[in-house]
Amino acid sequence: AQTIYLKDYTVPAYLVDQLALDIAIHTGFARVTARLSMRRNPAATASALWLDGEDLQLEALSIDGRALSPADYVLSDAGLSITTLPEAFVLESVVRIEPDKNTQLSGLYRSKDGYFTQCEAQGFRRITFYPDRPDVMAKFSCTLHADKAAFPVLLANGNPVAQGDEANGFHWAKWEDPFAKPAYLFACVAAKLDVVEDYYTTTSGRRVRCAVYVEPGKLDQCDHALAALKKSMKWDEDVFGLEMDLEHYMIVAVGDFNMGAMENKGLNIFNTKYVLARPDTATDTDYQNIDRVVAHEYFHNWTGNRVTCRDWFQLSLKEGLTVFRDQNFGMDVHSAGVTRIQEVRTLRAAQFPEDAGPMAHPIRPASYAEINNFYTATVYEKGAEVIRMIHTLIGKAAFRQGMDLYFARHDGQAVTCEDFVAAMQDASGLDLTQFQRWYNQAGTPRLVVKSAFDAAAKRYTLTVTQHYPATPYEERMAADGLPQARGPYHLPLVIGLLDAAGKELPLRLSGETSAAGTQRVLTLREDTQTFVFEDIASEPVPSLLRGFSAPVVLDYDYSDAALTHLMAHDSDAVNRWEAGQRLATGILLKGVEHKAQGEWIPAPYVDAIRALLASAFAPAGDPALVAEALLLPSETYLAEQMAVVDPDAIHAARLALRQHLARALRSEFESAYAQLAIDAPYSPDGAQSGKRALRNACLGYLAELGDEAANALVLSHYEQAANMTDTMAALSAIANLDIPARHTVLDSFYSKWKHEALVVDKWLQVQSTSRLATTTADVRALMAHEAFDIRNPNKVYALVRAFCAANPKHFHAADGSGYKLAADVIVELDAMNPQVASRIARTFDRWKKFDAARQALARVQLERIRAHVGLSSDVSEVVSKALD
Ligand code: HT7
Ligand code: ZN
Repeated sequence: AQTIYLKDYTVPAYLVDQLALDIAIHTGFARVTARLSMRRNPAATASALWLDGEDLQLEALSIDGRALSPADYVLSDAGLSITTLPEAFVLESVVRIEPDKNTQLSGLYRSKDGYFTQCEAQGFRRITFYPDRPDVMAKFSCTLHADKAAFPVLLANGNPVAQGDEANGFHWAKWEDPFAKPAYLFACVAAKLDVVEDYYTTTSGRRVRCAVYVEPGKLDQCDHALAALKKSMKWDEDVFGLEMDLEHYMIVAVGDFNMGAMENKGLNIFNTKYVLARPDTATDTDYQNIDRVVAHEYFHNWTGNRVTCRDWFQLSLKEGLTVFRDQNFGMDVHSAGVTRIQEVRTLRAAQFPEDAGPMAHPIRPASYAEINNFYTATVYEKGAEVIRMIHTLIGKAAFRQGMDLYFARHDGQAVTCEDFVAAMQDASGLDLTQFQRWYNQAGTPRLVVKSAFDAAAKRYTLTVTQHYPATPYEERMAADGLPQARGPYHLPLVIGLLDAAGKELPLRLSGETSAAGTQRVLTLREDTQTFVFEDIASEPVPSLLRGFSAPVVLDYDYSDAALTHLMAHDSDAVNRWEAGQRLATGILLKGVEHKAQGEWIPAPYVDAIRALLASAFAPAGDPALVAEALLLPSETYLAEQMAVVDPDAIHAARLALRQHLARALRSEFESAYAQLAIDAPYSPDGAQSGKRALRNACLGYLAELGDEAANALVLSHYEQAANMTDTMAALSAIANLDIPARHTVLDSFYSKWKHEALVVDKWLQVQSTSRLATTTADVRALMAHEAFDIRNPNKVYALVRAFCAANPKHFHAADGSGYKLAADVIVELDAMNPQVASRIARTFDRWKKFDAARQALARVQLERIRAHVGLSSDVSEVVSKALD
């Protein structure tokens, strides 16, 4: 595939002022008529008009009413170009498309209940000929025609302006969007759906109709999403002064969707997974995810829609900023500490490996082959961390002023990441020139911190050195003749110091006249910097990188005693958790080294976990935080810490540590489990879900005992569960047990839930992530089960991606069976849905970290995929970079 470079950006030759779309959905095809009111862009030097178009059958083309003949344009698989044109004109095209055959789920496609669209990033060109680039913003109208009985609901962006019936049993509806937008934000729906509605009145008095459309019969699963939408509207007004700008805000849920949701103007389209929830079908985590995804898409209305991206290289401009906004929403409406801990865990599990692997790229990459491959953890999660660092460096008030300035300058425009940073710099007065390196350099920086204590001078010194070695990204860019300069980052290092009693010390840096608080934001800009703290009576324990203030690896030589101290006393929730994770990581890596033989688990660690569990029941105890802290570092995280990964040894060590804790703390886990039982009716609120999380964490440890009493407890938890959170806690434990009841339970679960697609996904995932020896064969068998459908992304993610990404023991099986399974699916799926196939292919990213035998097995599969005739550019980019 052809590589596209940021340096080659040029403005569009023609602009579109208005687009009138007419889409008629017939059996087996749709006819799309598009009227584009266009004019030459005075800023452009090029004079040819380029219209993107893919899989379109052109039926007619005219300019200002004059039909064009094939001699007037050049048509290819990618679009059409016209060279002779007036300054301003109306271009009309008629095309025929086949949505029923659109298995890519990009453009207009068929799902169970009707027709839906997905246009980001480049789906609109699969609907009509158009300059499908985000810097072309036009006012859209859309008229839909479809069979009234089969597809009674007709929706598009903006406001409904007219509707009526047609002779052949069809009906039509016209929608107009008052805001100019890029084509990627277009959406329309023609389907049979139920709807639930409510109203929200904005601060300025606009009454907004909020509507959630779902497949018939699912109205009892919509309340949470609708409430989340109204909560989001209020939050954005309170925190950023941003109001909803339309009279209709619609969310449509669809079961076939490549990603989570899509922020189309006024007509969001959502994966059902992020809409539907009922206590017996959705877990606490599902409820929280719905809050976050609804908020994320809603927040895009300003950060993404009102101000959009100039080009796709700027994707993090909208995604990083919007993730940062939804994270803060999550911290405000749930527990701040738990939310942040979960984010740090996700960043380390997904983004750090990406930054260390063949697909490494900065949050604003300088080139790509397939833009769909860049909806990544780097662009989203690291992008959000970059925004968070600006927030930390300039402070909350200046950040708000920067946002206000950004909207004042750029409302209605398509802009760049530099424009955002400039608004923050101008509002705060802080020079952010060096900070821009975060947008251009790939890789996770490592901060090496050394401390020294001078008891006589009562002086404590921290020396911080930044390391930022080049990644394959820089090597690739250099090979392309685009060497990227590298240098130290500008970043905030938030710290505190604890004395021997666990008290936070007042902090006075050398040169300051008095201490200012017990927590400081140290600004790093250089390769090495030294910070000297005065009046420190005895050697403190440093609490470094509080709140995970920068997306870096922190390298400080903590003793186990210091970590236990931080775990018990640090006022920063993230660092209390982090201390426990470091302690566990050290123990687990020793276990890996010694193949988990002998007495390798130190007794003080068990005592620390005992104290941790007890702290949940103290007056200010937080069960949700304790549940997070009880979760050991994942096998994938541990793998990243090793030079050569031994997945079997990692699995064995982690399991042995869990079993050891279960044996040592059996009575504590049992008593916590009993005390945390909830009597009240189900609510997904923080208090209840925190208790459930801790109770289920205790159950998980007890399940590791594998004796009769423990198995009986897990089975009774399953039988008595009154909500899906408890059911899944038991079911995932049962899926790991080689007992006769396993089959009975899995079978009865399936019989009960086979008509709830999202619950079936859970059933598939619990089996694909099982540690039992039969798992790979089970996954293959499940691929042939009636419950599985390779065309449905949720099913593929639940069964196959979960196997590859969350079951390292089996995916990296020494006989290569896991790699073979993944490759078989990638090849089969690529012909139908390259975006999803490519996401599965990414699970090979870290293959070079494994031993030579595994590498040889993975290479065979990667080469087999690369050699596949007709391979998509999506999978080709991922696999070629992996093999490089
Ligand atoms: N902005 C949305 C991205 C998205 C997407 C991208 C490619 C292919 C399918 C897609 N579905 C949604 C989602 C978001 O970040 O809000
Ligand atoms: Zn987004």
